[in-house]
Amino acid sequence: MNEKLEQLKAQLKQELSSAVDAQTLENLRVKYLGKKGSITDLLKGMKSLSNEEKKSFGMKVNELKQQAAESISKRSQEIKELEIKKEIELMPEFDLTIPVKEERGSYHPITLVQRECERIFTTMGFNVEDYPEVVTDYECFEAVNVPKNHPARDMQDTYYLENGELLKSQTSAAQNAILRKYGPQLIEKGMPIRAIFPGRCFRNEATDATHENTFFQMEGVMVDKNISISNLIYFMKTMLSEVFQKDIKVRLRPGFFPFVEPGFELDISCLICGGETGCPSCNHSGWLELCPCGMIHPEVLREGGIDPEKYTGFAFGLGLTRLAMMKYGIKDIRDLNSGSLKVMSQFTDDK
Ligand code: FA5
Repeated sequence: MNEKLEQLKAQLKQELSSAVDAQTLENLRVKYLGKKGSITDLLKGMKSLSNEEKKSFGMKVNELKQQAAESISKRSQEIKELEIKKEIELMPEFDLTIPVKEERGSYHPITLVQRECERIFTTMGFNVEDYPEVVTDYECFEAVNVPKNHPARDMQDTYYLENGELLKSQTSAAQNAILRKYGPQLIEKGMPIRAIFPGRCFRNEATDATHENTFFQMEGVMVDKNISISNLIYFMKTMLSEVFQKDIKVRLRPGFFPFVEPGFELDISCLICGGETGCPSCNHSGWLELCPCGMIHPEVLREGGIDPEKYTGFAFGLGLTRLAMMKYGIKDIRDLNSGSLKVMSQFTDDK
């Protein structure tokens, strides 16, 4: 018996040294230590021994069992290390210390102003919402009080898909969904509806220095009890002074949009010509239409599931592309869609 034990010990040692993968090792563990393994068999064969012999031989077998388990686990560790070494050898060599020619890209000016506006409004408790570019006639017009055949439709021709859907001509297309998403239940809990939703808009119109067929707007809504025009003016003023970091001459004049009552046009003094002389960037008027706004029409609130007798709100539709023009002194809006890296790479995120 003792001879067999020594034999097993030597055999295990030799087989372990030639095992080079995890599977072979597992087979060895089963072969020696499993229920029907050779070491376990040794214990079973002790029946014929005297009590004294059983005691001393049993101790030796247990010792071997422990040694075997330890050697297998040690070998398993060695095999893991070998595998990692092999993987490293197969990796292409690279030198972290070689200097790199750094050609960093830059963000598009519209992305920069959009992020800036999102930062400003989120600090004032607004949530940022995303909305699809392809919408239905209901979303873009009917839900915001522009029924079929309404003359206001003439102001926004857009691109229609064969299935009757359209590329949204205004971010107002998301208003109904946002009002419904938040709903009056939030206001009842003391949380006014406050959301902004930036997005790409499309219009089939002649282009010039301030008009593109593809441009960005950022819509915002706030609904609560007792929201008034002064709240609207406060948020507009805060947004402009934060974006430009200086006093900007602003004018508010009446404007008609079927989804607000009363409605306003918020213009800023042209920052390209200083507003004095007029230039192509402001259509020679010294002013740039930037952010129409107003108090949400009761019909729009009702269609959004909100009782206009109990709640009021404001909405605005900021022209993000024009804001980028004014912030970065870009004279022609068409440069922003030109894809010219020479133009675009001048702007960096200074935050
Ligand atoms: C609207 O689109 C309304 N939905 C805005 C609104 C929202 C009013 C909520 C009231 C309440 P308007 O068509 O004026 O309005 O466009 C809003 C702004 O988007 C304009 O002031 C301008 O800054 C920008 N904009 C409009 N058309 C173009 C265009 N073709 N190219 C570049 N910017 C444009």
